[in-house]
Amino acid sequence: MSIKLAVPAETDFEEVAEWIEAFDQLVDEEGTSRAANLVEALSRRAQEAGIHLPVRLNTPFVNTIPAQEEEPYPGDRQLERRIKSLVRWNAMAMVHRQNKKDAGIGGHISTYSSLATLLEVGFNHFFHATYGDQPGDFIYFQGHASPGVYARAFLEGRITEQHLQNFRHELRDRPGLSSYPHPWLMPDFWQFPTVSMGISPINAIYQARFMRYLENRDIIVETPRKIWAFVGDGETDEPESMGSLTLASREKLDNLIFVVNCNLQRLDGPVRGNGNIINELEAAFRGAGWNVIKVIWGEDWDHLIARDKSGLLLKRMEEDVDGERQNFIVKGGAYIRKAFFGKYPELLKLVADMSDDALARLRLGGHDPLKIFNAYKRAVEYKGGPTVILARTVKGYGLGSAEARNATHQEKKLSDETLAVFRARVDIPIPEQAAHDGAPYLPPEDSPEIAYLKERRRQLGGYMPSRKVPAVDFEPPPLEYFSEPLAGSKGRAVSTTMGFVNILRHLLKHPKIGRLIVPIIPDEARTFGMESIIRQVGIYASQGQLYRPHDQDMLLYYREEKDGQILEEGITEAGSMGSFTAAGTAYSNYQVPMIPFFSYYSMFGFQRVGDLIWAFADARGKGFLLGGTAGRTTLAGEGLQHQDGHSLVLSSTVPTCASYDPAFVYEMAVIIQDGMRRMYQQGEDLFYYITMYNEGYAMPSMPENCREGILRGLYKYQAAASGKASVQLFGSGPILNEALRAQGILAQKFGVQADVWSVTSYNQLRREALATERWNRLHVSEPEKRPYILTALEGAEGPIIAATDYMKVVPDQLAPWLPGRLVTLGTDGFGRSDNREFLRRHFEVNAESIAAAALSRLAREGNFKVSRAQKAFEELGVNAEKMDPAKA
Ligand SMILES: Cc1ncc(C[n+]2csc(CCOP(=O)(O)OP(=O)(O)O)c2C)c(N)n1
Ligand SMILES: [Mg+2]
Repeated sequence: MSIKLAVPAETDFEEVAEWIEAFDQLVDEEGTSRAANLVEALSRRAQEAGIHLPVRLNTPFVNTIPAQEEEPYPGDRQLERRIKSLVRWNAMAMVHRQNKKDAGIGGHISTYSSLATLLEVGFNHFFHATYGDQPGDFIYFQGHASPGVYARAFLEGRITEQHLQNFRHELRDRPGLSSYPHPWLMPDFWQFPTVSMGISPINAIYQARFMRYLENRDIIVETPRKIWAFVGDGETDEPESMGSLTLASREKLDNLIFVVNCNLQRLDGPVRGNGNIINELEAAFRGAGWNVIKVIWGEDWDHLIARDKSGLLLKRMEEDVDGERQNFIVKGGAYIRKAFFGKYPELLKLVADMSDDALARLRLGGHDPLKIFNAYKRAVEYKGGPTVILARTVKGYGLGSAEARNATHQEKKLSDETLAVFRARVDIPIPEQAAHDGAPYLPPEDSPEIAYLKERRRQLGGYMPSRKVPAVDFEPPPLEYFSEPLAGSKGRAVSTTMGFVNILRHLLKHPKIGRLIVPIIPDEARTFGMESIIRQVGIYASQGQLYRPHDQDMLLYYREEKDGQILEEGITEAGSMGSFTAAGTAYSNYQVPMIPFFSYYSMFGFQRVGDLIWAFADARGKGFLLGGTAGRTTLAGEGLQHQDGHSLVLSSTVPTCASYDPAFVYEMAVIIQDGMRRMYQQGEDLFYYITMYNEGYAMPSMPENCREGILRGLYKYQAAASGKASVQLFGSGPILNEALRAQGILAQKFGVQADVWSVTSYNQLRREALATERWNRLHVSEPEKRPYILTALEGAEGPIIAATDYMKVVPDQLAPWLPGRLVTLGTDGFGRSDNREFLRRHFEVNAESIAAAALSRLAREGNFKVSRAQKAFEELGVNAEKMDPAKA
């Protein structure tokens, strides 16, 4: 038997040795599965006897795949080593040269140095660019390893030396290379934004699940396609990295492979100086049901293990903490001899014939192509669940004095000496001075290494990464398709949330695009009244429904199906964003224009998962985010942690997000219909954030000629009943009703005429105005253009009172174009538990406050008597001395 067990020191050695000998014999004679049965039976017996065995999630600190089970390496190792050296040189040289040229421009060397072999084995033997006519594997690269990915693309002839010269110089020269993987900046190259730690692991898990969803729904054909996520060991501290592991095993995602680059370091220092990150991750992943493959030791160690008859070496391997393991790399061979082998005299003997240099060169698993190849092969062949490969590497591998040092992450420029040593060791045929300057090196096209590299990629279907967007073949349903939502509710009290559900139901029924719709909900379907949708299209359940739901006799029962359409995510907004991202980028990744509608509690959207939304935008994601239970005063009763008055502020920060705050269902239908047209037919890279509220009121039918205004952000909804208006009232969402009520109060009680406008998007209005203003600034000799907000308000006189269920800064976005006219009422401050009437009074966004604000303004302008205005405050119940809600 080749794996020796470390001898437990505290037990009777002879007795243990006898048991082990007998066990070894059983393994040799009857095989591993019999042996496993025996251990299982013994452990059961022990439990029956009341013996509490500790739960062990860790296996011995050795490679999961024993040497005798390894398959020989299929490639030309010498050529592959040469290619890897060339990639490493060019990656290093690029960053080095750029920092010489432009000190402080940044870039990273050490992450890729530790990852190089892990990536190269993948590129040469595993990463499929295509499977027949289907798209191939997806690879989530560690963001900080991007120099290595560029350097390989350079050897492949996909990017030029000019690109390398423009690394992190995206603005001054063309073509530029972006710092990290950003599809927004390099849309033909990068597929997945990964550099914000934790985003790649969670997105990879949900991507793997979404791939199965598409397969189970017969939208794509099943292929052996894999999702590879290269993750930093430090990165695993992010909750997003580890928070969804059980989904992957529950869903049996054997299309998913994580490779954790266990260089034991993060930015500041060791990941677990006082512990063992590989063991910690092994336990966590195994506990979560993953197949774990540890790749700790390289071939050199196999020889030592084979020569160690006592098992003491294996015991010694387990003993150190990671901070000490780092010392072994930094301090070199003599230190390894003394501190590692020297702990036990028997081990010193084991390496007596090896020089200090040879000890320092003892290779670790993550730098050994044979070990990596075997791990990848097992991972690819593994059935029934996801695999994680924990690969032990050295941060800054091969960078001489920078290797494994705490500061290595930030290393950008190398010393002349380091460069010279590296150049000589890997034999880069360029003059010494060129090497010092960080010149790249590209071997001739017909050199064996370039021919080999290209041939390997040809066999695997092409170059990676590569992002493609197919020609558009999409037609949205015409607006008339939504005739029911457009027709109004005939007096029935309906909320915009109910209206949205109705629109979604219509969309799901559409003969062509119905199947492309992906409703995503984090356990809020009932909150939004979506039970009918569950009945209509079912919840996706990869195993089908294994039980008879208790409510099956009811019309709207909880229906789960293997080809169900709804992604009911449970309580994970981050996970739902993972699905939203997979679905919203499917038009490119799977070449099918899936249209996600992710409905969530608006408070738990942008502020909870804002960084995932930002990455979604970077990935050129499309789709609709629906912030439900919107509005700080419209969501009654729930209080401070639930009442959202600021998601529209946050959504305005994302450049490709179009934010809307509709009051009526027809507005919503217009926005969604046009959104599908722009995103999927016109191919625009944008997505939508739409608020939806739970206050019911009669929904009017769509008036004539308001479509453009709805989409641009504002239209006059109800003109003053008699005479010309001297005040303009802006309202959004349900607060539009307060504006309408204020219009009545002003006319009836105070003889003041007001127009009421529905403002569907302050943000769209602002963006258009900014763009127009910029054009005017830059084209000074040409006639000035007018922003839409000004043309729309042509002839509308008097002050503007804008009331919103969101913060005042939302309407204030228009202040530059409405000088001296704009008075904003909004919901700044923390929410409270109470009903709408009290909430709106508290936040001063009720009709009375709107009317009072109008009178106050008119009085200040000399167009209304001050004493009458003061009296009006009393009549309207507006307390001038009450506390400012912004501070309450
Ligand atoms: C969310 C987030 N926080 C912080 C950073 C800054 N940062 C970049 S790399 C890094 C350390 C990465 O360590 P590890 O994941 O172990 O990767 P390695 O470079 O060691 O392979 C940090 C903290 C970031 N990119 N994203
Ligand atoms: Mg690390």
